[in-house]
This record gives sequence, structure tokens and C-alpha cells, in this order.
Amino acid sequence: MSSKSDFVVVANRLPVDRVVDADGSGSWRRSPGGLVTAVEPLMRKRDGAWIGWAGDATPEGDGPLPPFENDGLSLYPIALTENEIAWYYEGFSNTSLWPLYHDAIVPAEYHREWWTKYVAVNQRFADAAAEIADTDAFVWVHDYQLQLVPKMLRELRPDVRIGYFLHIPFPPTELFTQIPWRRQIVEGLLGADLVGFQTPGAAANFLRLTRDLLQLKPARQSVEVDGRTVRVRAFPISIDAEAFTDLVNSPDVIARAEQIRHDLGNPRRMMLGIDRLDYTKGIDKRLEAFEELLDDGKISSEDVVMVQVATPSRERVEQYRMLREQIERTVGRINGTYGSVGNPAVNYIHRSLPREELVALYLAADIMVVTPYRDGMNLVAKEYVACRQDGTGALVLSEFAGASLELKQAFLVNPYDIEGLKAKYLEVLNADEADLKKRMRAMRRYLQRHDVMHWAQTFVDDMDAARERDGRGSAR
Ligand code: ADQ
Repeated sequence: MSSKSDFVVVANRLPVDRVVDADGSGSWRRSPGGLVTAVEPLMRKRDGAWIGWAGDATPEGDGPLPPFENDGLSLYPIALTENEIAWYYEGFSNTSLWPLYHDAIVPAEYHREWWTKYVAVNQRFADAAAEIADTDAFVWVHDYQLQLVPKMLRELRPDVRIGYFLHIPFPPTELFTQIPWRRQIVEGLLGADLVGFQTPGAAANFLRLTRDLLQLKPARQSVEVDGRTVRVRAFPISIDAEAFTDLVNSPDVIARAEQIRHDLGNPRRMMLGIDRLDYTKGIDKRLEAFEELLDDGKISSEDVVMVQVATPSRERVEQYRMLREQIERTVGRINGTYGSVGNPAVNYIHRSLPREELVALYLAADIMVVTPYRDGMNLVAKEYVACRQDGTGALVLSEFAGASLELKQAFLVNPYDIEGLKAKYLEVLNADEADLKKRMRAMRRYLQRHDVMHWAQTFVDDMDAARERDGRGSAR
């Protein structure tokens, strides 16, 4: 464990959660979430190390946490105190950056003490990476919580190659420049050799910002800073499609999917939403459109049933608590009006589920509804497609999810347009099976070629290509 690593992932969270068992002993459990889903397969292929926070608070004054192995992965936990969790994570990351980067759907708040902790915690991650990385290592920094790490790490270790990938959208100059510390963030990111985004639009926003804010002269996919070339490109993230295929073929999962439909009263159509309970995901509009179709008598709850899984998320942040109340009120109202004993119109689940159960739901659902107001990518949309082996099923997908640029045969919607959303539901509910299959097969073909391995390999290859151009040899 003490040896240096030549492939280091730096992310806010470790890919495991600490759980306390019934007998009081502690153990680690794989944690859900987009980033883990995406990066873990690559970690297993390469003998890498992962630096991240373990998800619980460390008492003030305690020293660093010891590294450990879990399920074949070398993990380096970063200690955060209660106060750092409140200010770096819940504060600056999730109440300043998260809403701002998602079109300021709710207003972003800025507080100087949050920023101070963001800087301090970013420095702790950079110090850990500098300590663990071997000479010439490839350090891959992830996401909005760690935007200052590339520059901090470069100052400590100019020999390592630094990649940075942002999992969420990157806003246009007009929004980004709200941030009181905007310059530090852009300079932080420019510490990397390669800055990756989910979409070409996000990459273009960043390049434009280097011109607007720092008066640099960006080219189409790169920008020169202090005599270095920083490449800036889109790398749309994906899923381990093969792992989903394996689960879809499991007899237990198939039986569970049949059971789900039976328990729902064998409706003609089952609609499904699966999201973290987040205000960016458009769960409210999705339910309102469903409710209005029931109100209008265009659908009936015997015919069409909705299942909404809303994974608990950021429950100490005020806006998330308010959202939960709002969604649960809406579900209650719909069921009060249209449900009957044993047959609610909306089946609502507010907890994390095992992967097998998610796949059984994907398999059972005729229509997957993914309606974010803004989403970096949205892996749920891709997971649904990966699970529809027989080519049946339909995907309703927001234009504002990164995934819409790739899953072009989905039924695309603008979630702000409730009439448009209702019309799209009806179109899909009455769609011709042959048309649905044609669409699904095209999306599946795309996904087979563009899985998470392809994503990671493209990123690593881009790093290598630049290195060879610089005459420094390959990363592998
Ligand atoms: P998220 O906002 O978390 O990810 P998403 O991409 O949909 O959104 O990933 C969610 C993941 O969690 C999926 O793999 C899903 O299967 C899993 N999940 C959801 N609900 C669950 C439940 N109840 N139980 C267990 N697992 C559950 C962020 C960005 C996205 C981007 C990803 C990856 O916001 O835009 O696609 O990172 O880069």
C-alpha cells in the first residue's frame, strides 16, 4: 500500500461507504452514484489508486486516515471534519457551484467561509496526490468539488501529467462570472494538461471564458497558458453496458421484473423515473404532466402506472429538503385523487436500491422518463437502453441532458414545456411497436460502441497522444 502509483484517481468520494454493522464493527460497502459507476471498471483494469473522502466526519484534530485495500482497490481516504463537510461540500460545492453550473435553476449562494474551506480541502487532496503519484504518473482529477487541484498539484509536482474531467455541465460566461472567486477556479482548471467536459458546448463555454476572463487566445480545442498547451475537449461519459447485459439475462432479475408488473396490476404501460432526488432532474414536471393527463381523462391509472424511484441525496441541504416535501406532496395528491386500495397511480420509492432491483425495474418499464432541466450526461438514460435487449421500450429524454446529443432516437422533450411533455407522453403511449424497436436498436448499437471503457480509453489516449507529441513516451 505504501508504494507509489502511476495511475491516480482523485475524486470527492471514495468508491465505498463506511457502514457500521449490527455488532458495532465497521465495514465498507460499494456506494451508488454516477462517478463510481463510471470510473470503477477502469480502476479494476488498471492497478490504480483512488483518493477520496469516505463520507463521514473525522473529529477535529485527528490526523490523516490510513490507506486501505477494498475489493482489490487501493484507497486513500481524505479526512473531513463536520465543519469542512458543511462548508466545502454542502456549502460551496452543493449550494454555490452545483446550482450555478445547472443554469442557476435555484439561486447560487456565496459565502467567504465556504470558499476558504473549499481552498483548504482542495489543497489537502492535491497534497495527497502529490504524495502518492509516482514520477511521471497520470493523475486524473474529477468533478466540480476539486477544480483547484490541477493547479495546486502542478505546483507541487510539475513532472506528473494531470487530466481533469467535469461530470456536470459548464455554464456560459454570463453565469460563471457571478462567482466572486471566478479567476481562481479557471486558473485551477488550467493547471491540467487535458480538461474534459461531457459535451462540446461545455468545452466551448470554458474556452470562451479563458478569453473573456483571462484574455487568453483559445483555439478550437486548446489554449496556451504560460508556454503550456492545455487541451480542452468533450468526452461524453458512458456506462459498463456489458455488466447490464449480464444482469438482464439473470433468471432472478427476469423473474423480479415479471413480479413487479404483476404487483402493479399488469398495467398496459408502466412508466419509470429513476433519479437522485435533485431539483435539476425535473421530477416535479414529469409528475405534473402525468397528473394533467389523468385530469384531462387522456389516460387512466388502470391503464398507465408510474413508478418513481428518488434516491435520497444531500439531505442536509435546505433546497433538497424542500424538494422532497414538494415531490411527496405531488405524489400524495395524485394518489389521493386517482389511486385505489392496493393500486396507486404513482408508486414512489425514496431509498437506494440494489443494482439488481434497478435492472428489474428497467426491464419491467415500457417507458423511461428522464426529464432533467439540465444534466451533465445522465447515466440512467443509458442504463435503460442497455437493459432493453429485445429492442422494446421507449426513452423520453430531455434535450438538456448531455445524453440527448448521443441518444438521438429518444423521444426528446423540453421539460419546461408541460404541454409538449404531455403530448410526448401520449405519442409514446400510442407509438407503433416497429418504430419503437427501430429507435431502441439504433440507440443500443451506439451504446455498444461507446461504453465507459471507450470513454476512459479515449481520455487516456488523448493524454498519451499529447505526451508523444511532447516526446515524453507513453502513459501505459
Ligand atoms: P448523477 O447526477 O448522480 O451523476 P446519473 O448520471 O443519472 O446522475 O447517475 C446516477 C447513478 O446512480 C446511475 O448509475 C443510477 O443507476 C444510480 N442510481 C440512481 N438511483 C439509484 C437508487 N435508488 N439506488 C441505487 N442506485 C441508483 C452525475 C452527473 C450526471 C453524469 C454522472 C456521470 O450529474 O450528469 O451523467 O455524474 O458523469
